[in-house]
Amino acid sequence: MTISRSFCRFCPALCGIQVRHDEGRILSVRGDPEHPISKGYTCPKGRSLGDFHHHPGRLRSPRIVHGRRQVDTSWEECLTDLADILQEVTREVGPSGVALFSATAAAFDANGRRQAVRLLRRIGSRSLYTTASVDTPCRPLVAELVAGHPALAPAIDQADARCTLIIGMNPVVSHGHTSAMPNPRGRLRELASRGPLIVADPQRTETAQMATLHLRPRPGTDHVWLAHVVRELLTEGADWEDLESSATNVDELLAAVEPFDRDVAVAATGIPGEDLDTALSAIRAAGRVSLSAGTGLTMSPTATAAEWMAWALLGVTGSLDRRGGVWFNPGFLRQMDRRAWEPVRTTGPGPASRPELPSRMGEMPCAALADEIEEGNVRVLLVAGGNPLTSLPEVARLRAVLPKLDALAVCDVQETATVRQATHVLPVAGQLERADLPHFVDQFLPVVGSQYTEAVIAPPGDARAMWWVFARLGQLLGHELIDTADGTLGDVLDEDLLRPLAERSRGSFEQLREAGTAVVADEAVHGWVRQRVAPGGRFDLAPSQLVDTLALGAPTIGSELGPGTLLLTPRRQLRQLNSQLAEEGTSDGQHETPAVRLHPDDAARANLSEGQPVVVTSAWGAWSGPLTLTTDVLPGTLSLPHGFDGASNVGELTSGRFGVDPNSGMVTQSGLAVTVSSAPAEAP
Ligand SMILES: Nc1nc2c(c(=O)[nH]1)N[C@H]1C(S)=C(S)[C@@H](COP(=O)(O)OP(=O)(O)OC[C@H]3O[C@@H](n4cnc5c(=O)[nH]c(N)nc54)[C@H](O)[C@@H]3O)O[C@H]1N2
Ligand SMILES: Nc1nc2c(c(=O)[nH]1)N[C@H]1C(S)=C(S)[C@@H](COP(=O)(O)OP(=O)(O)OC[C@H]3O[C@@H](n4cnc5c(=O)[nH]c(N)nc54)[C@H](O)[C@@H]3O)O[C@H]1N2
Ligand code: SF4
Ligand SMILES: [Mo]
Repeated sequence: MTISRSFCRFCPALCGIQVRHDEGRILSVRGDPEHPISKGYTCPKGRSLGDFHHHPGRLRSPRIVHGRRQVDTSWEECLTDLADILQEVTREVGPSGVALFSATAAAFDANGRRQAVRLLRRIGSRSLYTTASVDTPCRPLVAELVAGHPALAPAIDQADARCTLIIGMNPVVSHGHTSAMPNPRGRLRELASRGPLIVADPQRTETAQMATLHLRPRPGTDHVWLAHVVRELLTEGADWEDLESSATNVDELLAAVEPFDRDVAVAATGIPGEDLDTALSAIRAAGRVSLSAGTGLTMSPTATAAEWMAWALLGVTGSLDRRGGVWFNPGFLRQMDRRAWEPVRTTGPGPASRPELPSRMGEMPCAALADEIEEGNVRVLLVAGGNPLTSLPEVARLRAVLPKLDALAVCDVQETATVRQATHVLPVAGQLERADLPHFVDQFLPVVGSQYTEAVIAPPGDARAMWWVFARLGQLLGHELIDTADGTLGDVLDEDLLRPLAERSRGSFEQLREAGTAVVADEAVHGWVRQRVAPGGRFDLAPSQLVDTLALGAPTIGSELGPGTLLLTPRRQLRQLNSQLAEEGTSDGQHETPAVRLHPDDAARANLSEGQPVVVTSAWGAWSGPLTLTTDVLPGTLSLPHGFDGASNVGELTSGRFGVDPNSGMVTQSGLAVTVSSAPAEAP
């Protein structure tokens, strides 16, 4: 029996773990008490990594479709067949006929993700799709316009915040969005002990219950109450001297927020005026605010305006990139604070079938993927660490167009809804089966730190590292992604590819490897965005492209359903990570159900009772599952989790065609109009 130290790669908290294993089997996983960031904390998902790796649905052999069945095959046969299809498609429709969907699990596989994207670029394809465009595309858009670069995400200064604002995020369950929180309850308790902790969420979540003030806006109205607070601060108490030197377009901002007086804000948001006053005085008294917004903000139809208003509030309070306000973690590995910066505009033309939507940072919006397949523009879809059939909108339509593809090649560790539709199944190494570095995620940590891990066990059967799959496919297409002495990939180790990433970082590869746990840099990292990134050292608080997004209320997407509608809000559940662990649950024997949560008053109006099967209907589809009644849900709304396949797939309710934000390309996943009714009795 051996105990290895590693870190969990389900979510950006990246908790340090100790893995007990014997002869290639994981016996148990527990939190590493010596870990400098997570300090022994883990959640049930991390502790389930053993069962996750040894799951009966684990993929062990490449498969290729023959007729209607997938049959086991060899890597060479599988990848040669795939390469032939790629070549044919490229010849017929050009390189962008090959698309890559790089998703959640790829973000945690430094080598795998890198080689997947490199292959797509070598082929010359523009068809890169990532989960960013169904998660948070307003964030890079607004960061680019306000601060000059899309890769900037304002994060809570967990060490020094004196007044904290959390908007549409439930870190007690999610462990944070772009501000990761290992041990969230401990961290929130500490933040609340230092000053006001204001949580804005329609639902009384686990996080809202820890707040000193809970604002309950109607879904999609965060921009309104934020604009009101910005207006009041600009009218009274703003430090104009500081604003003149650190911001531009402040007069334009003032003009834009001028209509948002207290009455307007109360009427649009449903937040009692006294609560707005309390929030305003708390922020005024503190001077500076620390803020982080989650998917409750980014998934609503007004997300772009709300994200802008969040930046505006930070700008007006002098909180951007300053201690006690928000900071921008430059990443230990990418050390963005030490690079040369040019202000960039990364918005470009979108996909041919949806010219009204933008591409950003070289990525196409997922809202358009089904159209691109339907029109024959995308004919091969490579999936890296994602499950599009449980994560993309209008899933019935996506499912219907997938058979039009010449190939659907899926790199995954498990049998999933998407793997079942694949023409090529590519079994890859799971998180504890590869050496790794959190190359794209360490900048979400609450400190500047990173970690190297060795592989703890070997992958099962014929499963191989994802980087190898793309590198070998590249070779078959005539693209050498990896320099090797003799052209064979067999001798290349994970760590050979990780070493150069670590050498370009704040530390050295040897330092990271020898630490055996996270390495934390103890230096100040405030001010670099202001000094090096923001054009002229100033933030544009009212970019012209955003000014028109600020509306007095919120549009209801799908309101053609008529009266009696409720607004859908999304929520995460502790024992699943999107679709991962959703079916099997965690090792403590518990698993999440796809229940819809509803306020008892709304249930009474619809004659519904606790536990009964119900149908939720949107203008585009229907969801069914059990009903849970709770006064924690704001009347007029309901709360649904995502990540389930089958009848309880929330992707049945959303649309990739209607309610898509033309600025960001985002699908409306919060604030969608739905109705709820009792499920028809099953036929005998
Ligand atoms: N356990 C677990 N953790 C996860 C995941 C998971 O599936 N399970 N997924 C991971 C991923 S991919 C992500 S992106 C992050 C997301 O992390 P979070 O953004 O924290 O996601 P949620 O926990 O769903 O919290 C969103 C909150 O927004 C609220 N909300 C909905 N609409 C609105 C609105 O209009 N305004 C406001 N103010 N609030 C609103 C919801 O009620 C909900 O409480 O979590 C990550 N962590
Ligand atoms: N309506 C609605 N839709 C949503 C959301 C919502 O709240 N509401 N949330 C959105 C958000 S924020 C996101 S991020 C997306 C999530 O969308 P996805 O990223 O597509 O969802 P996951 O279920 O996390 O998919 C991860 C896949 O990777 C596989 N996997 C696990 N480990 C590994 C590994 O080591 N290597 C590889 N190659 N694969 C592995 C898992 O088995 C799983 O199939 O969904 C989005 N869709
Ligand atoms: S919070 Fe849970 S899922 Fe996230 S890294 Fe920690 S143990 Fe893993
Ligand atoms: Mo996400």
